[in-house]
Amino acid sequence: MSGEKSVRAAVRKAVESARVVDMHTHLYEPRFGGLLLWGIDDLLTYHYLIAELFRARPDLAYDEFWKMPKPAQAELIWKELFVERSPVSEAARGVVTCLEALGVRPGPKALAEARKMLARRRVEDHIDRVFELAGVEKAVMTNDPFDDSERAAWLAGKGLRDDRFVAALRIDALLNDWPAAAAKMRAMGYEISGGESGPDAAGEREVRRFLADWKARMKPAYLAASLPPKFFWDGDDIPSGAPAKAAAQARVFSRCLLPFAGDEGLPVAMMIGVRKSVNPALRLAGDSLGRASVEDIEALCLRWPAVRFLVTLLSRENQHHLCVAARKFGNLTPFGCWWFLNDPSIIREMTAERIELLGLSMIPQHSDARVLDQLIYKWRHSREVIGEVLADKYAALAEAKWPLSAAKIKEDADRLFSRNFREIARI
Ligand code: FIX
Ligand code: ZN
Repeated sequence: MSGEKSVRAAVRKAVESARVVDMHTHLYEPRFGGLLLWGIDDLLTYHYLIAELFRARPDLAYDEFWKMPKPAQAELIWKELFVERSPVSEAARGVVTCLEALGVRPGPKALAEARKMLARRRVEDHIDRVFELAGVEKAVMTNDPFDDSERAAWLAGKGLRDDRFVAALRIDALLNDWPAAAAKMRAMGYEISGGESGPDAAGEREVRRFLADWKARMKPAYLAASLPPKFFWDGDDIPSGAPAKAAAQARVFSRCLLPFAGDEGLPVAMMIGVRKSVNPALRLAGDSLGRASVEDIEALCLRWPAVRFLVTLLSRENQHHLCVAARKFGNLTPFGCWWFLNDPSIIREMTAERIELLGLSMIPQHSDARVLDQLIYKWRHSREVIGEVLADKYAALAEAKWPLSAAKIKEDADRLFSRNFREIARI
């Protein structure tokens, strides 16, 4: 293969056609009933768009919005962000991408047309269509045994049947709200002894039994947790005077979660940097971010070399240091452009520095889709940008006379979009 034009075309084709294993979503198999969100009203009431609605309508009282039924919320968001204003934000443009891909003529009347078209569709058929349009082979879920409705679904025997959906054992409560998690585990029948500062030795064994039971039930690809910018992971090094919450987090991390992950060969996905509910009135839309300590992540990877860490950070300012940290530790793999970073301008910057510092040994993206249809736009928009960054790199190789083939370029793209994650998660 020679010539810049043919190289760029080959890269674009490889990236556009790569089958994706989407390593972090909030989607569910339809067997989980109402937990799976899909269709135009769920697309429009996505918390990203709710935050943008209140930008457009600062006069709107939060309670007035929250007491509206979902269709009315969707209609208000449609009016303010799609009719009164052009849908230029990433989340709004995403809805337009979905509508066009699903065959709904985009425009001010599209809401009514989309509702009519999707009302006739079975969710199973919609899953087939969306996965096909998005080029997604598998979607990893977010499965939280501390969530009452999800726990009930699993205990009712609603295990996974559709192998396009893969479980992930999400344990935020264990790490971020120990007293509440301990109380829930006791109610589930685990003898969680210990106090506000975490489990005692017997309690640690019961926490590991809890993890083992849910691993057996869910067969997760990895253990996952979202963490604040500053977190504590070393039970042998709790700063004096640290609050009980920090001590509990450090003990659960170092005496339960990490030994269990190491013994079981389960990767640990850490999503770090979220500051919950900085505006509680916005509910799920009210979270913000903070800069994390990559030094802590480096120390964690050094101390636990047998654990495979998948890490995504929420602050743009952390990204370069995370790439450098990954150069130091083979058990650390950066993934995705998470949440407020999932925007073309930042995906471009992050992908370029990851390719330049890590080559093909990283996972460039996950969708974080909360609504099934979002797989379409989150992957189409990301493929466009990631493809452009990769095309520049391969064009530079061609310029330096490095021999390239479409097959090799496809193999490289498949590493980024599925193989790297499959090898780490062993799925
Ligand atoms: O912790 C997480 O999984 C975050 O992705 C979510 O809490 C967040 O609301 C989200 O959906 C971001 O895209
Ligand atoms: Zn998420």
